[in-house]
Amino acid sequence: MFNNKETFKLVFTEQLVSRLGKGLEEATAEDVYKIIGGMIREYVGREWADANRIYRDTGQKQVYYFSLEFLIGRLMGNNLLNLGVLDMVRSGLLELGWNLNEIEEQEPDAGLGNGGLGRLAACFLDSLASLSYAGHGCGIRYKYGLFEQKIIDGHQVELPDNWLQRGNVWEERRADKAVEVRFWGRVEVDVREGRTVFHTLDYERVLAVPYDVPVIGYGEGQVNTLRLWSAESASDISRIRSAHHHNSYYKFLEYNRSVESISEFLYPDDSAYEGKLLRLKQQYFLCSAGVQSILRTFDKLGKTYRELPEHVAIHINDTHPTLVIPELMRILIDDKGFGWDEAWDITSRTVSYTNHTLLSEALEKWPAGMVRELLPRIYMMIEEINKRFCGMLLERYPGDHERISQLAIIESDQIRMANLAIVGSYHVNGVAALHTELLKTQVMKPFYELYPERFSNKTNGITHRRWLMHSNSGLSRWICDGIGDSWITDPRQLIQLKGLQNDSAFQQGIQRIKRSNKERLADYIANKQGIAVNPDSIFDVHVKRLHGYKRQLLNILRVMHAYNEIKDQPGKDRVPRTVIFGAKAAPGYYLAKSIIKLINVVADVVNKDPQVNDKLQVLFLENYSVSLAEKIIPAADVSEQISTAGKEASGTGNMKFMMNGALTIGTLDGANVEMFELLGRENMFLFGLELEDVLAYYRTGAYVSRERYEQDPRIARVLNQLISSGPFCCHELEFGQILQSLLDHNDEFFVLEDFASYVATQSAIDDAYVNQRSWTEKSIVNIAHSGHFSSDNTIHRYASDIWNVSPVKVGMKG
Ligand code: HBZ
Repeated sequence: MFNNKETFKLVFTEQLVSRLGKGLEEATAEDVYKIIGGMIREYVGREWADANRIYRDTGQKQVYYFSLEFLIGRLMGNNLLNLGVLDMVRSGLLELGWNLNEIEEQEPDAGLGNGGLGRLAACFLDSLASLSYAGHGCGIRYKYGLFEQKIIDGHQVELPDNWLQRGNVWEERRADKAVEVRFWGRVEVDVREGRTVFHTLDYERVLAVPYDVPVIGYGEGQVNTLRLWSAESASDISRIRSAHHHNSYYKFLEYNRSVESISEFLYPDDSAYEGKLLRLKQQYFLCSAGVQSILRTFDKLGKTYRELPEHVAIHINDTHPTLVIPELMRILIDDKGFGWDEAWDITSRTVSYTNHTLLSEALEKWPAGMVRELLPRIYMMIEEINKRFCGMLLERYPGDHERISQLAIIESDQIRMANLAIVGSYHVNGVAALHTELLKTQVMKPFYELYPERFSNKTNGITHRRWLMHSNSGLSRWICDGIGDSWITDPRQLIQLKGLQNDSAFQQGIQRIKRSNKERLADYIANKQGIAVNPDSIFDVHVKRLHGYKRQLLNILRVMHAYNEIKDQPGKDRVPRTVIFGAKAAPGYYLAKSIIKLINVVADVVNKDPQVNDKLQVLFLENYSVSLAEKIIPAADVSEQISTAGKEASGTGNMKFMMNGALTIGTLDGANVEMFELLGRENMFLFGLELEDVLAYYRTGAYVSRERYEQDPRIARVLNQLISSGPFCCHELEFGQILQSLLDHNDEFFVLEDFASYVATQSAIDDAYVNQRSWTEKSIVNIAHSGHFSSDNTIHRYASDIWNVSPVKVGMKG
């Protein structure tokens, strides 16, 4: 059906009739989207089934990537691209009177993630399939994804993201593959013939029903599966938990409600540990359903469980799915009859773990009592793991109680999930070189001393298929014109662009493409916000979750300062700037929400001031999401990566901007460090404290933020403007707490400390931008080195160093 344009048009028109009973002239854009989605599903159906058959026949090792988040965004455009039929479909639809871009807009974003961690999982799925690895996603089919953000009177307002409302063309409900997940209850011990057997009684049953989404690899890649679990009530009312075990209709409704709530919404918190019972239920629900389904598939191979680690790798995306460890132990011991040591050997050779944060508030801990009640048998497993682990530690570090208490899994009635994850897995990785060093030398030091061979770095990556080929097709074609297309299957070949950095014809093409992407974004902004932005200005972009350490506050303070400068010297020449923000704040994170308000207040003042708005404009783009990122990033000149050194584990937005030719202003943090090593000082704008400086301040306590306020009149002026009756007035209550965080709470993220060097570096950017030739040269060097950060490279390293898997179809890829 996608063999050539004429066949495509024919099949498409036929399906409109047969599936929707509509002729071409009656079809809506949404109809077109649904028909094409259905055609893609049908087209890959055989290959999808083949992938499962090959597995059954060969028993080849499968990777299962467990994550509470998969921020996959829209799939249609990417699927067409990966199938190699995007241009053909675009042209065929055009002949039928449809613009593919408009059709793509019909698809709701699958926003099943908060930020970087969820998006990384999505990039990994794309790379796994495109490189022909048998690697699948295992997640939750949240009914509501990350909230939809509205800005009302400058404030963030959260609306439910009802992404499934109009159906989901990609998913396949597999009722036959449903499994049962058990909560609550009590454990009974039964000693029979010298063997202890554990039974859980009076538990509540929940049905986990999988919805499978095909993950379509590029070119000769394969079709893998993203399996998303949905919670449903077990229909057999007579077997639900005894508390509900009476014929009360209302009790049944209550049970129904509580079950459905398990997969109802994604926790919108990417910063702190969420201590909610429901979150724990979600975690166990995913782990239990996922492990059961893996084992059921494994059973069909006819192998023994001792061979499990040779056939299955389970990878956990941060600690959120750590309960796979005790769950696998439970099944091996209680259901399969293994003894502890053997079960432990199998489990800890199957599971591996990625850490994504050093922030102590994000390190998960669960109250022991809560786990004991909700998951009694799982709690027993964790207790036993802890007991044996501490026993081993006592032998190894006799008398070193401090060390042992740091390492223990259960401490002060709290279960530390990171400790459990490290102890129960064979490999732990950080997500950038600096982050991994910090894990080894600070946060997880005693673990690194205990198991040095377990730790490694795997710097994050992004898929160039979505973030370059699909979102910036103009640039993608121009690169092919310049260096051929080998980079498409081997993105490291982008390095050949270095040979063209001085080529003026090539440079002009790069400028033309950037300009046209900026116009496209300007159109979007004009439509959405009614503001006309100047495409000749520097598009300076800061998009990511809103968090203190990501320092959107530093950015908006320097914008206020720039405004003051322009007002002081209205006649002075300035390179025009458009500063663009996009960010969602966790709904309960009040300081972050007042920073959003501040950005919007400043934007309003700046954009309405005729003395200023031809030199400076500020925009806050509502509802930052994957599909919006795809519009913004190709249009950026400057990429803001300005976290406090030591706080951003890696960052992946930094890589996307680089791949699209933006120049970075950044601190030496996360993967910025590796970018800097590749690019050198002339191709990246560094500023601010380095990790050593931050650590020294922590050690000495010598930082006093108020001194910066007293010494630097520019800082004093903007901070006073937060609460004075000046241009940005009058929001004292709200902005007062921002001021407090900077002065009374001693500026946890060193915003004031880095202000001066940030402002100076921004002004160096203005100077550099004036020389378009050299700017474009830097831009080309950035694109050239960006192949290093392709998630294909990252996945190859996970595959060889952690999972020990090879591509399924060896030799078929270019
Ligand atoms: O993971 C991010 C890191 O902040 C970023 O530096 C890194 O590049 C990225 C991929 O490795 N971490 C997150 O996005 N974390 C979360 O989204 C999160 C979600 C739920 C939580 C805690 C953190 O309970």
